[in-house]
Amino acid sequence: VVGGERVGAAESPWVVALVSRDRFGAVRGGQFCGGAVVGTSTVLTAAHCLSGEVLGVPLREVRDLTVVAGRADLRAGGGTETAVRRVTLNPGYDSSTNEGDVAALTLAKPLPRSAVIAMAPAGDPAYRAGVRARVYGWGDTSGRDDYPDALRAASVRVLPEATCAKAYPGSTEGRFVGARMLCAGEAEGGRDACQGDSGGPLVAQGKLIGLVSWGNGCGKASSPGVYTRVAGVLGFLRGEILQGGTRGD
Ligand code: 4AZ
Repeated sequence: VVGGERVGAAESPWVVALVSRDRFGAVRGGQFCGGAVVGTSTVLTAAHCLSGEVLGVPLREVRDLTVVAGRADLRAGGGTETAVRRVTLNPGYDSSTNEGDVAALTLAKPLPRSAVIAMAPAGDPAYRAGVRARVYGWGDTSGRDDYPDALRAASVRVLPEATCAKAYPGSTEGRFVGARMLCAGEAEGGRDACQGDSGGPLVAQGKLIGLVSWGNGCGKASSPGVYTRVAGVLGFLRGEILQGGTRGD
């Protein structure tokens, strides 16, 4: 997170770190993405955190994937560590455009109910342009590979869809802003998500509205952060996870 400040675990219990010590042990304690607790056994993250490559390492297996909850400083103890029983990638995820960038993790060990954040449904006022939101994560604080040990958060505004479309007309990495995305940032830049924050929560009015997905650099004026729009992927969650009676729950 660029332009943010430290936050404690108690004030943001629904933020988790995805850690893979086998693969990323040498990099900031193995932390490579963030996530949001949406059920006592369910974490949402970005699909791109668990498909393709992260930091040049292919992620086809989840054997050593650990979710760390309730701990702001990754070098300290406390909170809960749990293995992941199942990874469900959104079948509608398109890695070439990043549309539908969401995956659900089913945890081996449930988290406290107090850690669960509500997801803002479609039409919720929390999605309105101009609303203040906060993005959370252990990602790069400068755009120059400065990774903090402690959780940070920055305040950003939900941007009008037209501003978002203008910022990403399809020419940045061949990408455009789709219906299942939203942009948040500041006109002058400075506050944003960055590398390592992917999958982490964007929260407005006490509800989860986005998951960190992509952007052109970090904190640059006119290049807002792009998030998976939670209301746009609720269908995936209902279909694949919450009614997954045959999936081991
Ligand atoms: C990334 O590389 C990344 N400024 C995530 C978020 C943003 C940029 C890059 C948004 O994971």
